[in-house]
Amino acid sequence: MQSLDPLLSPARFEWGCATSAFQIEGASTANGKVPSIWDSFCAESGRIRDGNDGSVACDHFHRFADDVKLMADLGLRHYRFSIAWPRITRADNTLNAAGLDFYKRLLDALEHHGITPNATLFHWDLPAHLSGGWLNRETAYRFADYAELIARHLGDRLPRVATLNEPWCSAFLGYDLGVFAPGVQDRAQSLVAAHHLMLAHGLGLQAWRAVRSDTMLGIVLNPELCDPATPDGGDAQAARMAELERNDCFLNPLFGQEWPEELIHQIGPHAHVRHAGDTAICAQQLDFMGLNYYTRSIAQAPQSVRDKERGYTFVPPQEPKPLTDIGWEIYPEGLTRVVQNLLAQWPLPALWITENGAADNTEVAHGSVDDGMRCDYLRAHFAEVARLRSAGVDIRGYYVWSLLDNFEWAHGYSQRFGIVHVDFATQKRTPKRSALMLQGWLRA
Ligand code: IFM
Repeated sequence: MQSLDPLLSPARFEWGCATSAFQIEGASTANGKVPSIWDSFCAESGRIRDGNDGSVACDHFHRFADDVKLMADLGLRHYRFSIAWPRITRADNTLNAAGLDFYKRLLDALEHHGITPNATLFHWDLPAHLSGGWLNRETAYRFADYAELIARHLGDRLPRVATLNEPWCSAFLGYDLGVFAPGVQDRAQSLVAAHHLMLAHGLGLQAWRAVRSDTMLGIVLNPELCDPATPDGGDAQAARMAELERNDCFLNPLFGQEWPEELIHQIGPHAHVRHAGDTAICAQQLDFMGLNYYTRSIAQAPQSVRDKERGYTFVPPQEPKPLTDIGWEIYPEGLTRVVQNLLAQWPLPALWITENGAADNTEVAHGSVDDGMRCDYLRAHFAEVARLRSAGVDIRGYYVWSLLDNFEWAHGYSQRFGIVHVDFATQKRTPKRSALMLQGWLRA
């Protein structure tokens, strides 16, 4: 794709970039911000590559004005960011006005540059003082209180709001694999967390709508496309189990459907956490859904005891395939396939691709960053979005992940997803070739 497909013309399609609070803001104790579970997790030895943390990150808390100007210079007119819950509320769950002020100033800067905000309320940085985290039903009610606070104090400036980003990661990476905060490894508990996250989503939407009715409200998911390693029946069943965990676990409640039997079996002794009436709470009206897509997975019949609990083992592609620097297969057609799979099963609302991008760790050479792999990756995925739109799928926008190189969770700063390079020693920003490619298209 040498120029933008007319179906993706900025006149009729939303182009933006995405970030999240913990990954870029830094200033982890500024203005009374309380610790999040990610601050605590980073402080545990061996959790994060090179012992990194989010205390400084991209220092966006102090540099947001320049970062917003950079976005505007690149021609990006839409910005997806997350609000840090631990910046907004104190340990007694009351409003921290000084923390809120940061987002007011950020929104002022966006408005000044004509950039439309698109906020996510929860991108994994749960306040650490919420006892029991997502295993505690009360956390879902505290999320609703937080959603209500944001609706009251910022709601008039936020046209579109998502409750949660990728609840699968919070639940299964956080409570089953244990590679994300809080680092628990218990299959049944990960399903408890998943249920409470979806309950939080439903209660959050109710709380927001009780304050304002003019916001477009939704959720951001990272649905799975899982292919079986071989045509063998065991591998096909494994691929199905992976998709149930990643897709049905979240999409069924959103559309008022119960979990499949397999998931109810896996939650086992904790089944009582799913109260009668919870599914109805989860199934609030959705004005939009954000989909994050990076790669596909390949499954075979479970190999280890832990994998037997899950029902699958992930394996690398059978033949050598192009990979991004984080080791994820480059598989653009998966974007089209996963969207079509979901549309065949659930009555999805209007869609936005809220994240897509590649870890390409090319460094600065002679003042520029020639991230050719990322450019190819992005072009191939834009072509899939155009394909979906030409097939009549209601996809209204695309947000590249990410504006800046940032804190890539357990990988620390070792994986660079930004279209703008960040020198973490000096905080110098250098737009990469991918950013300039986008700029050329968006400004044309
Ligand atoms: O960096 C993350 C982001 O926080 C959520 N979606 C996937 C990205 C890349 O791993």
